[in-house]
Amino acid sequence: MRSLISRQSVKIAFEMKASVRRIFLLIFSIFLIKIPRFVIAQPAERTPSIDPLHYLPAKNPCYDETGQPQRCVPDFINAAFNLGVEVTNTCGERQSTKFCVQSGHMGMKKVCDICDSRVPQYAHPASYLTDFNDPDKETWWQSETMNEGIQYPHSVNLTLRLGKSFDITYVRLKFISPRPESFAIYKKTKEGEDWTPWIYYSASCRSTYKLTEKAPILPENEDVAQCTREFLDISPLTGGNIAFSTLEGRPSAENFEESEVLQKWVTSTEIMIVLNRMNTFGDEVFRDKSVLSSYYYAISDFAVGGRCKCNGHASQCVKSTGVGGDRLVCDCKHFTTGTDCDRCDPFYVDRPWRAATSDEANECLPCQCNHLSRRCYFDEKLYNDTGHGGHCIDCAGNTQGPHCEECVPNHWRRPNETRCTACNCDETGSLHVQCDEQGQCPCKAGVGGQRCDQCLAGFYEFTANGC
Ligand SMILES: [Ca+2]
Repeated sequence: MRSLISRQSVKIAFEMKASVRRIFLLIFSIFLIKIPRFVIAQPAERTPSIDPLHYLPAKNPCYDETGQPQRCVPDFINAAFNLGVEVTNTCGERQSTKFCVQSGHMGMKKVCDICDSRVPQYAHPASYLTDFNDPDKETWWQSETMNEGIQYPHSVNLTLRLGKSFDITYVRLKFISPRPESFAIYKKTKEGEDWTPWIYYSASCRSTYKLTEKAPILPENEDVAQCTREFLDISPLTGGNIAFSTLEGRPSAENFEESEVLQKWVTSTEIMIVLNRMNTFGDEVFRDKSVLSSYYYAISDFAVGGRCKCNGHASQCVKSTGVGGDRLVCDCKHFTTGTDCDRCDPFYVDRPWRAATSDEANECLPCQCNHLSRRCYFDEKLYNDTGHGGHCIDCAGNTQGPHCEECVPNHWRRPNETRCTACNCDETGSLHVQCDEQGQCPCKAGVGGQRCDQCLAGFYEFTANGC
């Protein structure tokens, strides 16, 4: 009897909860109809959707009309487009699973549907995160549901490898499910490095991430990830965006060119989204299967707005033809080289490498070897002393010196020649074998001739003592 009553009360409680849920849904629908700007006004909607197949290359040459070098950058693209994303969970891969939609989604006829990776029309693979985003025919990746155990502390990771460093302006996610209650974006500045947190989105910053909400970004500490509860309302139930602008709210963003900290902050080779906690109406506590199967993560578009990072020395990135094949590399100009144009060409080390700025191309300059060498190294002391750090080696034409500017011993330079000629001083007639700038050897008493190899007029007997 007692258990019957308690079961009855649970049922009543559940029905009440379900009706509360319906009221919630109704309120949210009214809210959305009444104030459509709420959805439209999100920053994500202001960022253009760009993919590499649908843009015209910008005119951004690395040299101006007069041939002068100038800063150049590759086009702004969606760096994630058509790249593979590694996900730790996808619905319908282990078995066909049922999921129910929180509200009528445009493309869905039924309230509940199945996910099955073996049946194309029921599959929601990771490739749908970065395919062409057609708003009329959306495709999306989807996780398993709470029914299969997906919820905090069990997280789902989405990892995107860009294959090369990019300067990232924003990361945008478009959700088919309600947006999560807590998730974080991490990045790697360089391959092989540890993950750096970029931002935490959470309605529970302190309990989930042990962080203060919206802790101020201080000028001396700009490369820290904030935790924010922005854009995390459960509404809209579908179609909600989240856009993380890498420089937003960072004090030095105005002086980005001077801020090495922020230049590093926006640089990324890999991005990982960690979905930690789902948004719910609180009704999952009753463990009703149809309720649990209505909670899952679903994302239709994972976009990464940015430029291939070339330090201002390339206007495009190309597929590398070298070892390893299909890698993206900068098409470097300004006598720079490296995947990111991050160093000078071997013969162009007269001054230290620098990134280009809007005022200065900072192109690499050739070593000054008087056309007598094609090899040199950067000599820091020489650079500090003279302003030209290129130290030439293997000078040809009997020359030596940092710029092949001197003759090797016992040689001299004819006017208007760069190479040096041997003095060929006669060892018997010369005081020593180094000639002067006119090629004249220093002759002993009574000895004459350019090479000191004969007695002067009126002298005789050419010996080691002179004539
Ligand atoms: Ca898609």
